[in-house]
Amino acid sequence: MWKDLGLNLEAHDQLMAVLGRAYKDIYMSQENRPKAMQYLDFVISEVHGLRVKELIDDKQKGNKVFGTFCVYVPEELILAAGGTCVGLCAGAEIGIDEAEKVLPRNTCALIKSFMGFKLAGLCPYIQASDLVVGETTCDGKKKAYEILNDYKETYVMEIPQMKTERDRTLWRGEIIQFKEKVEKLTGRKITAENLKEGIKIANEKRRALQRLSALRKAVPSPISGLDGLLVNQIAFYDDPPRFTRQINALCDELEERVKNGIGVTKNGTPRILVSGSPMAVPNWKIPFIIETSGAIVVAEESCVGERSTRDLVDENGKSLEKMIDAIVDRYFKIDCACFTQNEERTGHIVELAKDFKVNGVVHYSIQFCTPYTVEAYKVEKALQEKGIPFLKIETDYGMEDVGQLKSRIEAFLEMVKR
Ligand code: BJ8
Repeated sequence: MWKDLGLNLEAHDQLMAVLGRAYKDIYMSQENRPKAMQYLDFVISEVHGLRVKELIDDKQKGNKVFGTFCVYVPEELILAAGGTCVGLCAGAEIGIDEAEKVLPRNTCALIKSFMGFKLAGLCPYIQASDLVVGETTCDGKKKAYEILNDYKETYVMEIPQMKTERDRTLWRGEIIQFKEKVEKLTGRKITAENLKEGIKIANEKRRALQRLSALRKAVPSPISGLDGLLVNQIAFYDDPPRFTRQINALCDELEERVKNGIGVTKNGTPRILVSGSPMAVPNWKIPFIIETSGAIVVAEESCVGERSTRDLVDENGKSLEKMIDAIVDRYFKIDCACFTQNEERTGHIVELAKDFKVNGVVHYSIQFCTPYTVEAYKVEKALQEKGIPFLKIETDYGMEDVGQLKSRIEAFLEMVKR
Protein backbone atom coordinates (compact mmCIF):
# COMPACT_ATOMS: atom_id res chain seq x y z
CA MET A 1 0.00 0.00 0.00
CA TRP A 2 2.78 2.45 0.96
CA LYS A 3 4.59 1.78 -2.29
CA ASP A 4 1.44 2.37 -4.33
CA LEU A 5 0.97 5.66 -2.52
CA GLY A 6 4.48 6.71 -3.56
CA LEU A 7 5.81 7.12 -0.02
CA ASN A 8 9.52 7.19 0.80
CA LEU A 9 9.47 3.86 2.64
CA GLU A 10 12.75 4.07 4.52
CA ALA A 11 12.17 7.63 5.76
CA HIS A 12 8.56 6.76 6.62
CA ASP A 13 9.70 3.84 8.81
CA GLN A 14 12.09 6.17 10.63
CA LEU A 15 9.32 8.73 11.14
CA MET A 16 6.99 6.07 12.58
CA ALA A 17 9.70 4.89 14.98
CA VAL A 18 10.26 8.46 16.25
CA LEU A 19 6.52 9.12 16.54
CA GLY A 20 6.01 5.85 18.45
CA ARG A 21 8.75 6.74 20.93
CA ALA A 22 7.49 10.29 21.44
CA TYR A 23 3.94 9.04 22.02
CA LYS A 24 5.13 6.50 24.56
CA ASP A 25 7.18 9.10 26.45
CA ILE A 26 4.58 11.85 26.37
CA TYR A 27 1.24 10.05 26.48
CA MET A 28 1.76 6.64 28.02
CA SER A 29 3.69 8.09 30.95
CA GLN A 30 0.59 9.99 32.15
CA GLU A 31 -1.14 8.68 35.25
CA ASN A 32 -4.82 8.12 35.86
CA ARG A 33 -5.90 8.39 32.21
CA PRO A 34 -9.53 7.62 31.38
CA LYS A 35 -9.97 4.05 30.07
CA ALA A 36 -11.71 5.32 26.94
CA MET A 37 -8.44 6.97 25.86
CA GLN A 38 -7.37 3.50 24.74
CA TYR A 39 -9.34 4.08 21.58
CA LEU A 40 -7.34 7.26 20.89
CA ASP A 41 -4.08 5.35 21.58
CA PHE A 42 -5.21 2.80 19.01
CA VAL A 43 -6.04 5.48 16.43
CA ILE A 44 -2.62 7.06 16.88
CA SER A 45 -0.92 3.68 16.54
CA GLU A 46 -2.80 3.25 13.25
CA VAL A 47 -2.74 6.85 12.06
CA HIS A 48 -0.35 5.86 9.29
CA GLY A 49 -1.86 2.38 9.02
CA LEU A 50 -5.46 1.21 9.23
CA ARG A 51 -6.98 4.67 8.75
CA VAL A 52 -5.09 5.12 5.49
CA LYS A 53 -6.20 1.63 4.41
CA GLU A 54 -9.82 2.63 5.11
CA LEU A 55 -9.42 5.67 2.87
CA ILE A 56 -7.92 3.57 0.07
CA ASP A 57 -10.75 1.02 0.37
CA ASP A 58 -13.25 3.86 0.27
CA LYS A 59 -11.62 5.30 -2.85
CA GLN A 60 -11.91 1.91 -4.54
CA LYS A 61 -15.67 2.21 -4.03
CA GLY A 62 -15.57 5.46 -5.97
CA ASN A 63 -15.52 7.90 -3.04
CA LYS A 64 -13.13 10.84 -2.99
CA VAL A 65 -10.71 12.10 -0.36
CA PHE A 66 -10.19 15.82 0.26
CA GLY A 67 -7.05 16.86 2.14
CA THR A 68 -7.27 20.10 4.12
CA PHE A 69 -5.19 22.41 6.30
CA CYS A 70 -7.81 24.74 7.67
CA VAL A 71 -11.12 24.77 9.52
CA TYR A 72 -12.64 27.05 6.86
CA VAL A 73 -13.11 24.13 4.49
CA PRO A 74 -16.80 23.15 4.83
CA GLU A 75 -16.75 19.45 5.65
CA GLU A 76 -20.55 19.26 5.29
CA LEU A 77 -20.36 19.65 1.50
CA ILE A 78 -17.73 16.93 1.22
CA LEU A 79 -19.75 14.54 3.40
CA ALA A 80 -22.90 15.31 1.39
CA ALA A 81 -21.16 14.08 -1.77
CA GLY A 82 -19.97 10.89 -0.05
CA GLY A 83 -16.41 12.19 0.29
CA THR A 84 -14.00 12.18 3.22
CA CYS A 85 -12.26 15.22 4.65
CA VAL A 86 -8.85 14.63 6.26
CA GLY A 87 -6.41 16.97 7.94
CA LEU A 88 -2.99 16.68 6.31
CA CYS A 89 0.30 16.15 8.16
CA ALA A 90 1.71 19.50 9.30
CA GLY A 91 2.80 19.16 12.93
CA ALA A 92 6.39 17.89 12.84
CA GLU A 93 9.79 19.12 11.79
CA ILE A 94 9.98 16.78 8.81
CA GLY A 95 11.53 17.26 5.38
CA ILE A 96 12.67 20.76 6.38
CA ASP A 97 15.68 20.61 4.04
CA GLU A 98 13.35 19.82 1.16
CA ALA A 99 10.86 22.49 2.22
CA GLU A 100 13.58 25.14 2.47
CA LYS A 101 14.56 24.49 -1.15
CA VAL A 102 11.24 26.02 -2.19
CA LEU A 103 10.30 28.23 0.78
CA PRO A 104 12.17 30.97 2.66
CA ARG A 105 13.76 29.83 5.93
CA ASN A 106 11.71 32.32 7.93
CA THR A 107 8.40 30.65 7.05
CA CYS A 108 6.21 29.32 9.87
CA ALA A 109 6.87 25.71 10.92
CA LEU A 110 3.35 24.57 9.99
CA ILE A 111 3.78 25.63 6.37
CA LYS A 112 7.32 24.25 6.15
CA SER A 113 6.03 21.04 7.67
CA PHE A 114 3.25 20.41 5.13
CA MET A 115 5.59 21.24 2.28
CA GLY A 116 8.30 19.05 3.82
CA PHE A 117 5.91 16.12 4.32
CA LYS A 118 4.88 16.31 0.67
CA LEU A 119 8.34 16.82 -0.84
CA ALA A 120 9.92 14.12 1.34
CA GLY A 121 7.07 11.69 0.46
CA LEU A 122 6.03 11.15 4.08
CA CYS A 123 2.34 12.02 4.35
CA PRO A 124 0.10 9.13 3.25
CA TYR A 125 -2.95 11.41 3.56
CA ILE A 126 -1.79 13.84 0.91
CA GLN A 127 -0.83 10.90 -1.28
CA ALA A 128 -4.30 9.40 -0.84
CA SER A 129 -6.09 12.71 -1.40
CA ASP A 130 -7.85 13.33 -4.70
CA LEU A 131 -7.66 17.05 -4.07
CA VAL A 132 -5.97 19.34 -1.57
CA VAL A 133 -8.13 22.25 -0.49
CA GLY A 134 -6.23 25.35 0.55
CA GLU A 135 -7.41 28.81 1.55
CA THR A 136 -6.27 32.42 1.43
CA THR A 137 -5.88 32.88 5.16
CA CYS A 138 -2.32 34.04 5.89
CA ASP A 139 0.14 35.14 3.21
CA GLY A 140 2.52 32.28 3.91
CA LYS A 141 -0.12 29.65 3.28
CA LYS A 142 -1.62 31.19 0.18
CA LYS A 143 1.76 31.62 -1.51
CA ALA A 144 2.89 28.14 -0.44
CA TYR A 145 -0.21 26.62 -2.05
CA GLU A 146 0.94 28.00 -5.41
CA ILE A 147 4.08 25.90 -5.02
CA LEU A 148 2.29 22.89 -3.55
CA ASN A 149 0.05 22.88 -6.61
CA ASP A 150 3.11 21.95 -8.71
CA TYR A 151 3.27 18.67 -6.77
CA LYS A 152 -0.40 18.01 -5.97
CA GLU A 153 -3.55 19.59 -7.34
CA THR A 154 -4.50 22.29 -4.82
CA TYR A 155 -7.81 24.12 -4.98
CA VAL A 156 -7.78 27.40 -3.06
CA MET A 157 -10.85 28.95 -1.42
CA GLU A 158 -10.79 32.71 -1.05
CA ILE A 159 -11.36 33.68 2.58
CA PRO A 160 -12.42 37.30 3.13
CA GLN A 161 -10.24 39.31 5.50
CA MET A 162 -13.04 41.41 7.03
CA LYS A 163 -16.59 40.72 8.14
CA THR A 164 -18.76 43.23 6.33
CA GLU A 165 -21.88 42.33 4.32
CA ARG A 166 -19.76 42.56 1.15
CA ASP A 167 -17.34 39.98 2.61
CA ARG A 168 -20.23 37.66 3.42
CA THR A 169 -21.36 37.88 -0.21
CA LEU A 170 -17.85 36.95 -1.35
CA TRP A 171 -17.75 34.05 1.09
CA ARG A 172 -21.16 32.79 -0.05
CA GLY A 173 -19.87 32.82 -3.64
CA GLU A 174 -16.83 30.82 -2.54
CA ILE A 175 -19.01 28.22 -0.83
CA ILE A 176 -21.16 27.84 -3.97
CA GLN A 177 -18.05 27.51 -6.15
CA PHE A 178 -16.59 24.92 -3.79
CA LYS A 179 -19.88 22.99 -3.88
CA GLU A 180 -19.60 22.86 -7.66
CA LYS A 181 -16.00 21.70 -7.43
CA VAL A 182 -16.99 18.91 -5.03
CA GLU A 183 -19.84 17.87 -7.31
CA LYS A 184 -17.55 17.80 -10.33
CA LEU A 185 -14.85 15.77 -8.61
CA THR A 186 -17.18 13.27 -6.97
CA GLY A 187 -19.64 13.10 -9.88
CA ARG A 188 -22.46 13.48 -7.33
CA LYS A 189 -25.03 16.21 -7.00
CA ILE A 190 -25.35 17.86 -3.60
CA THR A 191 -29.03 17.88 -2.70
CA ALA A 192 -31.05 19.12 0.27
CA GLU A 193 -31.33 15.52 1.39
CA ASN A 194 -27.64 14.54 1.37
CA LEU A 195 -26.56 17.96 2.65
CA LYS A 196 -28.92 17.63 5.59
CA GLU A 197 -27.13 14.38 6.43
CA GLY A 198 -23.68 15.98 5.97
CA ILE A 199 -24.65 18.82 8.33
CA LYS A 200 -25.94 16.34 10.87
CA ILE A 201 -22.75 14.23 10.86
CA ALA A 202 -20.46 17.27 11.23
CA ASN A 203 -22.65 18.77 13.97
CA GLU A 204 -22.77 15.51 15.92
CA LYS A 205 -18.98 15.42 15.91
CA ARG A 206 -18.85 19.02 17.17
CA ARG A 207 -21.47 18.28 19.84
CA ALA A 208 -19.36 15.44 21.21
CA LEU A 209 -16.32 17.75 21.31
CA GLN A 210 -18.38 20.47 22.99
CA ARG A 211 -19.46 17.93 25.58
CA LEU A 212 -15.83 17.03 26.24
CA SER A 213 -14.91 20.70 26.52
CA ALA A 214 -17.72 21.34 29.02
CA LEU A 215 -16.48 18.45 31.20
CA ARG A 216 -13.02 20.01 31.33
CA LYS A 217 -14.56 22.95 33.19
CA ALA A 218 -14.85 20.73 36.27
CA VAL A 219 -12.44 21.30 39.16
CA PRO A 220 -10.42 19.09 39.24
CA SER A 221 -10.43 18.40 35.50
CA PRO A 222 -11.23 14.74 34.72
CA ILE A 223 -8.81 14.59 31.78
CA SER A 224 -5.37 16.01 31.05
CA GLY A 225 -4.78 18.79 28.56
CA LEU A 226 -2.56 16.48 26.51
CA ASP A 227 -5.44 14.01 26.16
CA GLY A 228 -7.93 16.80 25.46
CA LEU A 229 -5.68 18.11 22.71
CA LEU A 230 -5.21 14.62 21.27
CA VAL A 231 -8.98 14.17 20.93
CA ASN A 232 -9.22 17.48 19.07
CA GLN A 233 -6.31 16.50 16.81
CA ILE A 234 -7.80 13.12 15.93
CA ALA A 235 -11.11 14.79 15.07
CA PHE A 236 -9.43 15.81 11.81
CA TYR A 237 -8.49 12.25 10.77
CA ASP A 238 -10.96 9.72 12.05
CA ASP A 239 -14.19 8.51 10.49
CA PRO A 240 -16.70 11.10 11.85
CA PRO A 241 -19.58 8.84 13.05
CA ARG A 242 -17.18 6.37 14.71
CA PHE A 243 -15.20 9.18 16.31
CA THR A 244 -18.41 10.77 17.64
CA ARG A 245 -19.48 7.48 19.25
CA GLN A 246 -16.08 6.98 20.87
CA ILE A 247 -15.88 10.54 22.20
CA ASN A 248 -19.37 10.28 23.64
CA ALA A 249 -18.25 7.07 25.40
CA LEU A 250 -15.23 8.96 26.74
CA CYS A 251 -17.56 11.71 27.96
CA ASP A 252 -19.78 9.15 29.74
CA GLU A 253 -16.70 7.99 31.64
CA LEU A 254 -15.64 11.57 32.40
CA GLU A 255 -19.13 12.42 33.65
CA GLU A 256 -18.78 9.62 36.21
CA ARG A 257 -15.40 10.99 37.24
CA VAL A 258 -16.82 14.48 37.69
CA LYS A 259 -19.77 13.12 39.67
CA ASN A 260 -17.32 11.37 42.01
CA GLY A 261 -14.93 14.31 42.21
CA ILE A 262 -12.16 12.36 40.45
CA GLY A 263 -9.62 14.39 38.52
CA VAL A 264 -6.26 13.81 36.87
CA THR A 265 -4.62 16.34 39.18
CA LYS A 266 -5.06 17.49 42.76
CA ASN A 267 -7.26 20.43 43.70
CA GLY A 268 -5.23 23.61 43.62
CA THR A 269 -3.25 22.66 40.49
CA PRO A 270 -2.97 25.80 38.31
CA ARG A 271 -5.41 25.71 35.40
CA ILE A 272 -4.13 27.06 32.11
CA LEU A 273 -5.81 28.11 28.87
CA VAL A 274 -3.57 27.72 25.82
CA SER A 275 -4.45 30.15 23.08
CA GLY A 276 -3.15 30.82 19.58
CA SER A 277 -1.82 28.94 16.55
CA PRO A 278 -3.17 25.43 15.89
CA MET A 279 -1.26 22.35 17.14
CA ALA A 280 -1.33 19.57 14.57
CA VAL A 281 -0.24 15.99 15.46
CA PRO A 282 2.43 15.43 16.84
CA ASN A 283 2.89 18.96 18.12
CA TRP A 284 2.48 18.32 21.86
CA LYS A 285 5.42 20.42 23.00
CA ILE A 286 3.72 23.26 24.93
CA PRO A 287 1.05 21.23 26.80
CA PHE A 288 3.72 18.65 27.65
CA ILE A 289 5.95 21.32 29.18
CA ILE A 290 3.02 22.91 31.05
CA GLU A 291 1.73 19.62 32.42
CA THR A 292 5.15 18.35 33.47
CA SER A 293 5.70 21.64 35.29
CA GLY A 294 2.84 21.11 37.74
CA ALA A 295 -0.15 22.68 35.92
CA ILE A 296 -3.02 21.42 33.79
CA VAL A 297 -4.28 22.71 30.45
CA VAL A 298 -8.07 22.88 30.59
CA ALA A 299 -8.87 24.37 27.16
CA GLU A 300 -7.34 25.23 23.79
CA GLU A 301 -8.40 28.49 22.17
CA SER A 302 -7.27 27.32 18.76
CA CYS A 303 -8.47 25.69 15.57
CA VAL A 304 -7.44 22.38 17.09
CA GLY A 305 -9.82 23.12 19.94
CA GLU A 306 -12.58 25.60 20.70
CA ARG A 307 -12.47 27.54 17.42
CA SER A 308 -13.46 24.57 15.30
CA THR A 309 -16.15 23.24 17.64
CA ARG A 310 -17.76 26.38 19.11
CA ASP A 311 -20.42 26.90 16.43
CA LEU A 312 -22.84 24.44 14.84
CA VAL A 313 -24.54 24.75 11.46
CA ASP A 314 -28.21 25.58 11.96
CA GLU A 315 -30.15 22.39 11.18
CA ASN A 316 -33.53 24.00 10.55
CA GLY A 317 -32.99 24.90 6.89
CA LYS A 318 -35.52 23.06 4.72
CA SER A 319 -34.20 23.92 1.25
CA LEU A 320 -30.72 23.55 -0.25
CA GLU A 321 -30.48 27.39 -0.39
CA LYS A 322 -31.24 27.73 3.30
CA MET A 323 -28.76 25.01 4.24
CA ILE A 324 -26.04 26.70 2.24
CA ASP A 325 -26.82 29.99 3.99
CA ALA A 326 -26.52 28.21 7.33
CA ILE A 327 -23.09 26.87 6.30
CA VAL A 328 -22.00 30.34 5.12
CA ASP A 329 -23.05 31.86 8.46
CA ARG A 330 -21.42 29.18 10.60
CA TYR A 331 -18.02 29.42 8.90
CA PHE A 332 -18.17 33.21 8.70
CA LYS A 333 -18.12 33.33 12.49
CA ILE A 334 -14.64 31.74 12.73
CA ASP A 335 -12.38 34.20 14.52
CA CYS A 336 -9.01 33.40 12.92
CA ALA A 337 -6.31 36.02 13.47
CA CYS A 338 -6.18 36.44 9.68
CA PHE A 339 -9.24 38.71 10.03
CA THR A 340 -9.13 42.43 10.73
CA GLN A 341 -10.72 43.69 13.00
CA ASN A 342 -10.89 40.57 15.10
CA GLU A 343 -12.33 41.71 18.41
CA GLU A 344 -14.44 38.51 18.63
CA ARG A 345 -11.32 36.49 19.32
CA THR A 346 -10.13 38.56 22.27
CA GLY A 347 -13.70 38.49 23.62
CA HIS A 348 -13.79 34.69 23.31
CA ILE A 349 -10.45 34.32 25.12
CA VAL A 350 -11.62 36.39 28.08
CA GLU A 351 -14.89 34.40 28.16
CA LEU A 352 -13.03 31.06 28.08
CA ALA A 353 -10.63 32.18 30.80
CA LYS A 354 -13.60 32.91 33.07
CA ASP A 355 -15.69 29.86 32.13
CA PHE A 356 -12.82 27.45 32.68
CA LYS A 357 -11.70 29.21 35.87
CA VAL A 358 -8.14 29.48 34.62
CA ASN A 359 -5.25 30.89 36.59
CA GLY A 360 -3.47 32.10 33.48
CA VAL A 361 -3.33 32.13 29.67
CA VAL A 362 -0.34 30.89 27.70
CA HIS A 363 -0.42 32.46 24.25
CA TYR A 364 1.35 30.26 21.74
CA SER A 365 2.29 31.39 18.29
CA ILE A 366 4.37 29.51 15.81
CA GLN A 367 7.53 31.45 15.05
CA PHE A 368 7.09 33.64 11.93
CA CYS A 369 3.29 33.45 12.20
CA THR A 370 2.46 37.13 11.80
CA PRO A 371 -1.33 37.00 12.44
CA TYR A 372 -1.15 35.31 15.85
CA THR A 373 2.11 36.89 17.00
CA VAL A 374 0.84 40.40 16.28
CA GLU A 375 -2.62 39.72 17.69
CA ALA A 376 -1.01 38.57 20.96
CA TYR A 377 -0.64 42.28 21.86
CA LYS A 378 -4.42 42.78 21.83
CA VAL A 379 -5.00 39.53 23.69
CA GLU A 380 -2.55 40.57 26.42
CA LYS A 381 -4.23 43.96 26.75
CA ALA A 382 -7.71 42.45 27.05
CA LEU A 383 -6.54 39.95 29.66
CA GLN A 384 -4.60 42.58 31.60
CA GLU A 385 -7.77 44.66 31.90
CA LYS A 386 -9.43 41.65 33.55
CA GLY A 387 -6.44 40.89 35.74
CA ILE A 388 -5.77 37.51 34.07
CA PRO A 389 -2.06 36.52 33.96
CA PHE A 390 -0.63 36.11 30.46
CA LEU A 391 2.51 34.54 29.03
CA LYS A 392 3.47 34.93 25.37
CA ILE A 393 5.43 32.15 23.72
CA GLU A 394 6.79 32.03 20.20
CA THR A 395 8.38 28.79 19.12
CA ASP A 396 8.71 26.27 16.30
CA TYR A 397 8.61 22.46 16.16
CA GLY A 398 12.25 22.02 17.20
CA MET A 399 13.27 20.79 20.66
CA GLU A 400 16.28 23.07 21.15
CA ASP A 401 14.35 25.62 23.22
CA VAL A 402 12.54 23.15 25.51
CA GLY A 403 14.79 23.94 28.50
CA GLN A 404 14.38 27.66 28.09
CA LEU A 405 10.59 27.37 27.62
CA LYS A 406 10.32 25.17 30.70
CA SER A 407 12.09 27.80 32.82
CA ARG A 408 9.76 30.54 31.55
CA ILE A 409 6.64 28.42 32.07
CA GLU A 410 7.72 27.36 35.57
CA ALA A 411 8.33 31.01 36.52
CA PHE A 412 4.88 31.90 35.13
CA LEU A 413 3.24 29.12 37.14
CA GLU A 414 4.98 30.29 40.31
CA MET A 415 3.57 33.74 39.66
CA VAL A 416 -0.03 32.57 39.02
CA LYS A 417 0.02 30.45 42.20
CA ARG A 418 0.64 33.51 44.39
S1 BJ8 B 1 -8.60 29.29 10.63
S2 BJ8 B 1 -5.56 29.49 12.43
S3 BJ8 B 1 -6.39 26.60 10.55
S4 BJ8 B 1 -5.57 29.69 8.94
S5 BJ8 B 1 0.47 29.29 12.02
S6 BJ8 B 1 -0.10 28.81 8.57
S7 BJ8 B 1 -1.85 31.43 10.32
S8 BJ8 B 1 1.63 31.67 9.59
S9 BJ8 B 1 -2.81 27.88 10.63
FE1 BJ8 B 1 -4.94 28.40 10.60
FE2 BJ8 B 1 -7.21 28.23 9.28
FE3 BJ8 B 1 -6.67 30.40 10.72
FE4 BJ8 B 1 -7.24 28.12 11.89
FE5 BJ8 B 1 -0.32 31.01 8.72
FE6 BJ8 B 1 0.17 31.38 11.28
FE7 BJ8 B 1 1.43 29.47 10.01
FE8 BJ8 B 1 -1.22 29.30 10.46
